[in-house]
Amino acid sequence: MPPARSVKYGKINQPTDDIPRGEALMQKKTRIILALDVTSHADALRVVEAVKDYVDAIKINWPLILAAGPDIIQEMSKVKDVICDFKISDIPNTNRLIVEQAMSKGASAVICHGFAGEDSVKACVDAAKGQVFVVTEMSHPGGKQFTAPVADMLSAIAKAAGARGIVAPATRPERVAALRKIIGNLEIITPGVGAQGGKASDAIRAGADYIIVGRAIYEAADPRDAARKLADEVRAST
Ligand code: FNU
Repeated sequence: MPPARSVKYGKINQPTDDIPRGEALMQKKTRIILALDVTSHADALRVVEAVKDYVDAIKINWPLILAAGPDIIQEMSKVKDVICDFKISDIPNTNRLIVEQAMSKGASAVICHGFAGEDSVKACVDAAKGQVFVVTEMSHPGGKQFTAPVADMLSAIAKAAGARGIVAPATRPERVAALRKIIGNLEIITPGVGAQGGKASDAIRAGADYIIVGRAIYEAADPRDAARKLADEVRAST
C-alpha cells in the first residue's frame, strides 16, 4: 500500500510569502528531482524502485509519456510527487486544458515556458493552484542564444504570475544566483547536473532549492549509489 498523500507531503517547504499555492508541496529532504527520461515502463519502474529513497520528486517529460502512456503519471505519483515537464507554451486556454489533464492524472506540479507571456503562465498557475515552475535560462549551450538574454524578464513573469518557482541552469550557477535576486523567495529547480556538466554542490551553493538529475542517475551502473552520492554532495553543500 502506498502511504496516504497526507503522510507523503510533509509541510516542510511551507511558503512564507503570500503567493497562492496548492496543497501538495514537495518534500525537501534530499533536494533531488529525478528526471525520469527513460523510454520504457519497465526501465521507469526499475530506476524509481532503486532510487526512491534518495529523491524528493520525479520529473516526467515527453519521452516517457510517449513510451509508457500518460497513466505513468498516476503510477509514479503513488511513489513520489510528480512534476510534469511539458514545457507548456501555448495560449492561455490550451495551457489550462493541458494542466488540468496533467493534474487530474496525479501531477503535483508542471513546468511551463514563460515566453508565451504572463497570461499564458497565469493560466497554468490557476489550473495548477500555483504549482508551476517557469523555464528561464535553459541549461544547454543553445540556452545562451535566446533564453539567456530574456531570462530576467521570464523570471519576472514567473513572479508576477504567481508561479511556485523557476527552472534555472545548474550549468551556469552564477545565473542561478542572479535570477534568485529577481524572484526573491520563489523556488529554483536546476537541471544540468552531471551529463550536462553542472555540479550539484555549485547549484545548491548558488541558491538552488532542488537539483534535477537524469542521465547521471539512470544511466549509472548503479543508479542507487549514484543518487546516494548526489544526496551526500547536496547535504554537504547546505
Ligand atoms: P539530464 N531540462 C534541462 N534543461 O535539461 N527542463 C532546461 O533548461 C530545462 C529542462 C530537463 O541532462 C531536460 O528535459 F528547462 O539527463 C531533462 O529532462 O540530467 C532534464 O532536465 C535533464 O536531464
